[in-house]
Amino acid sequence: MGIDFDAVIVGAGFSGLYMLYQARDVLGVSARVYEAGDGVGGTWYWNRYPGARCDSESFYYSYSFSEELQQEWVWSTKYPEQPEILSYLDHVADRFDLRRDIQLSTRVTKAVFRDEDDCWEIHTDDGAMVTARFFISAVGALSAANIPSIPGLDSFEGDWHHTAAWPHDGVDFTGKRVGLIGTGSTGIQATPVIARQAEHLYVFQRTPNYSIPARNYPITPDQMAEIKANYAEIRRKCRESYAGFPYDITDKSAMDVSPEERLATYERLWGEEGGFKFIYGSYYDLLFNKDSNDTAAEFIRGKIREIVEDPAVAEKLAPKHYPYGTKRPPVDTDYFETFNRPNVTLVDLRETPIAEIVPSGIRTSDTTYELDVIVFATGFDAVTGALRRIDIRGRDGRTLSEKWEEGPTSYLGLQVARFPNLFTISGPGCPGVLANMPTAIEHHVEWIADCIAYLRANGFTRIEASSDAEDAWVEHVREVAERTLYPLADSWYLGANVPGKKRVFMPYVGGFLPYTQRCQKIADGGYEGFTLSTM
Ligand code: FAD
Ligand code: N01
Repeated sequence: MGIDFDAVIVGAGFSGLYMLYQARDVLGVSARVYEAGDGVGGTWYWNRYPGARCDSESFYYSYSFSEELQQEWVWSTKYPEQPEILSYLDHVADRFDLRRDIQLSTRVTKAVFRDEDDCWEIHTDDGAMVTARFFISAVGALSAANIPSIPGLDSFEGDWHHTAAWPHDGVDFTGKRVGLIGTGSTGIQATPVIARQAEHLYVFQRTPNYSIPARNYPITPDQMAEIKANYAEIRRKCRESYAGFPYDITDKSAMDVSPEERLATYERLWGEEGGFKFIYGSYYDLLFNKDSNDTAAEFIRGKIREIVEDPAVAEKLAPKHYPYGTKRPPVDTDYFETFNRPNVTLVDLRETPIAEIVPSGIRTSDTTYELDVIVFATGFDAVTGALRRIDIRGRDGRTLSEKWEEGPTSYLGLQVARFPNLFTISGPGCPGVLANMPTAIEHHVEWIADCIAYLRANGFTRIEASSDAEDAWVEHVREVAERTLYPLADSWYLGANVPGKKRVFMPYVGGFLPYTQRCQKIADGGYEGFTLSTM
């Protein structure tokens, strides 16, 4: 039986585009990408909601693999909006002539490993089936939208949208009463923008969030030139960091300094710098030591109380039940200020939970909010959701979904035992989703490409993570997470946002650099923990 492609890649976001480039143009193997959307860009194709932008700074929220690319592209601001990031990814697709090997508007529905000839049969929603030696998931850790099953949604007579499936021609909120559910990064970005347009905005909050001001600014030509001159150093810092950001981390604990010094640091990071520097550029132990964390959490609560004029609203917006940073910390522009507007109402769902959606709006335990539009900023079935939505069957016929019923397993976040020749970019058990993701994605893609090159050079047709290596890695991921404060929050890292999802801390928090060093050592040692074989 012939094989159609050396590699089939699912998804055409940051991961899939680079994987295609590596497979086709660096390794020289045949490759095909399937993408459900009718354009490339992944996250940046789907998330077109008002206010959508990145919260990693543009100049490193980008690819580093091509010097020409990073020298020619000009970013407008520190945190550009969605259309600019999408046009960057469109440019990448054109520049590297990737489109001819990408089939858009095609969803992979099923993939079955064929034991007899070490290949995958891959089925798509147009009824076609192709075979490939390697099946590479670039489906995105944050791509499977989570629409909560609130009773009555079908009866709603207005419009409703999930932020990750936003209409391409936008939504006009002028003169509309809008209900927005969810106060994660998405809800926090969308709230100020929708509030400026809507007649009235009701923000339905289940859990308040520690958001840090973005302090966005236009990047001047001089600043861009300086960035370009320093790119090698910026990228090195990203690769050699804890989380893929090029910040200088101090070795100071928040408890090692005087309260005055600590306050000055937090004021500077809040007031001048903004964004992720607050967590990654302040004290090294905010995510490990509760006392240190309390100092940052209390500082942020203080800021919320200063900004929000109504003390009762400020108290509802001030997070108290989980440590700062243990849910991915949002970055905002005027989020807390927006609650001073007369046309914005905060609805605290802990006090008055949603009972149902009715034809005219949302009914909570104490009143009905009359609405024209509902916005679901309710996040994603993160990390495993998009993979579990494909019927993936390994060598014993068991599905990946069945295997992960009790929580996801993997070796290095890259492979799953009993699923040979399946690679997962940003899978469970890797540091990707905690990091500046392009840095992590480039690492994964390059590791996978090197691995395929090694297999081909040595005549192997199959690679599979051993169950022992997988068990040991899962245990290591768990044990490292237990040493941090992360498990103290009901976050999507834990799957806590999706009812019924097994609570397992999914990202690897042992640090990006130690992780990549370990991956390299394993590869250098002939892929220790994997079984390599020939048909
Ligand atoms: P995605 O971009 O999610 O692409 C996956 C693609 O796979 C999608 O296009 C999807 O349609 C396709 N797909 C999935 N299943 C199938 C299937 N069965 N068949 C065919 N196609 C399929 N990270 C950061 O580090 N910094 C940021 O500032 C940042 N900002 C973000 C802002 C938003 C609004 C969101 C939602 C996420 C953000 N992220 C950020 C995370 C972001 O997801 C990653 O940075 C990155 O874009 C992921 O790229 P990816 O290619 O791995 O996945
Ligand atoms: O999703 P989330 P997101 N009833 O899961 C609430 C990246 N990103 O789309 O906290 C009522 O964080 C839920 O409440 P709770 C980034 O990695 C980056 O905002 O579970 N509420 C929460 O408030 C981010 O972390 C940017 O109690 C319900 C919200 O919905 C990740 O994507 C921008 C509910 C979901 O928050 C996900 O962010 C956007 C229900 N039934 C996204 N179900 C940048 O800025 C859920 N909620 C770069």
